Amino acid sequence: MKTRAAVAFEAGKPLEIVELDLEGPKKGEVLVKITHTALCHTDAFTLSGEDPEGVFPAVLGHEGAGIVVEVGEGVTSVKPGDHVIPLYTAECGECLFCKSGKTNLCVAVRATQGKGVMPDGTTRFSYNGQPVYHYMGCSTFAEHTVVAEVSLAKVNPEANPEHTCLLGCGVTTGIGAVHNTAKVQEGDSVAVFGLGAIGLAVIQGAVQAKAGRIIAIDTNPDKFELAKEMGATDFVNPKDHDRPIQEVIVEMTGWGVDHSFECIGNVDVMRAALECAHRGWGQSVIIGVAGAGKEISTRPFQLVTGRKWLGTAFGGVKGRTQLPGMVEDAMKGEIRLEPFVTHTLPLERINEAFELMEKGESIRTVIRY
Ligand code: NAD
Ligand code: AHE
Ligand code: ZN
Repeated sequence: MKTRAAVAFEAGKPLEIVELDLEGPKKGEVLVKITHTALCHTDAFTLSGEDPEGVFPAVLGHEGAGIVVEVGEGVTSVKPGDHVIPLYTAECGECLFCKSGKTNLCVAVRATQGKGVMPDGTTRFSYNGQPVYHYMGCSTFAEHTVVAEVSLAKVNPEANPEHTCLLGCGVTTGIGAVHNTAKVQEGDSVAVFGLGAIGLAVIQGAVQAKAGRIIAIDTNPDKFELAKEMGATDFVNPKDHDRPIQEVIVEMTGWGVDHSFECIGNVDVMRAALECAHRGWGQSVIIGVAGAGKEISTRPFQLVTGRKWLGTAFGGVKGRTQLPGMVEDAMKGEIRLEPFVTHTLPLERINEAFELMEKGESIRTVIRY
């Protein structure tokens, strides 16, 4: 079949809207009509050329919602008409990682996913007879996409996909990081570096956990209003200070915070986030994705004196098991999604959505097909 898609033909270039050829689903695969997708900073990161796994040309996008059109041989967990959210962290339930009970990092399709191909090593998308690569196992910047069965969460068809698409990455990651990775407890203090969708979702998770002080940090003061609305209690702009921001946070709190979260992808901020954690027990969760070749560093003394450095992918959430419940929570208003959607645009204007993100003017732009 033909499908309309925004294709990243080259790193650093705007996407182009073209009609692609799309092969039907093979064994263990599913054809999905994407109804809505948002843009996450990771899409911009890969498009920039900084992602070691970035391959071009590709159909980017990994924060979507859609409806099953057709299933391939052997697919049993979804059928045509089911409402689904594509998962960049699959859940097969059978691999070493799924069975461990210790992680959400399923490996069933991860190796091929990182190369931009389906599990059989080929692509379903092509343009003028040449392969166009998949992205993060999702490729939601196309009106139709093919994904592995293990990469689909089946969700309540009554849910609003314009909002629930955000559970495909940003909001789930931030909330999950609080509950699954940091395990924030009532009264704990929290510092959140970066107030995009991920940081705001961390704040929402911290409020759910009944955290005490929630310190919101961003170099763009326009982000503070929504952070306050989400429940942050203190606001810090590093540009207002002429000393390391970790010193400012430690001074504000006495000995530092119980938990900090880096939601930017900046290795210097990752260091600051670790070093503002409480002596003896404070921990810092890396969520941001840093570019190729970047490394983190700190004095080992920071760890010797009891701080812990952690990281999280998709907030530690097992997509097929847990995402349907998070969609229900959103329908009950227990997870707020609507405030994240600052813009909606048609696919043809997706490059404007990237510009809004780069200028810091959007939290999430949702693309409606
Ligand atoms: P975003 O661009 O919307 O938000 C980033 C925020 O950081 C912006 O508000 C920006 O003003 C702020 N910022 C930039 N530099 C700063 C600095 N030096 N100090 C303080 N604030 C600063 O991005 P997003 O979509 O919220 O994503 C955030 C990060 O999380 C990205 O790196 C993304 O790739 C990553 N991410 C990781 C996962 C995961 O599973 N680990 C999931 C989703 C996104
Ligand atoms: N491809 C990059 C790493 C990118 C990365 O860290 N991705 C996060 C999700 S970002 C979502 O917006 C992640 O979940 N990583 C774990 C995984 O399995 O991909 C690189 O450095 O090669
Ligand atoms: Zn993302």
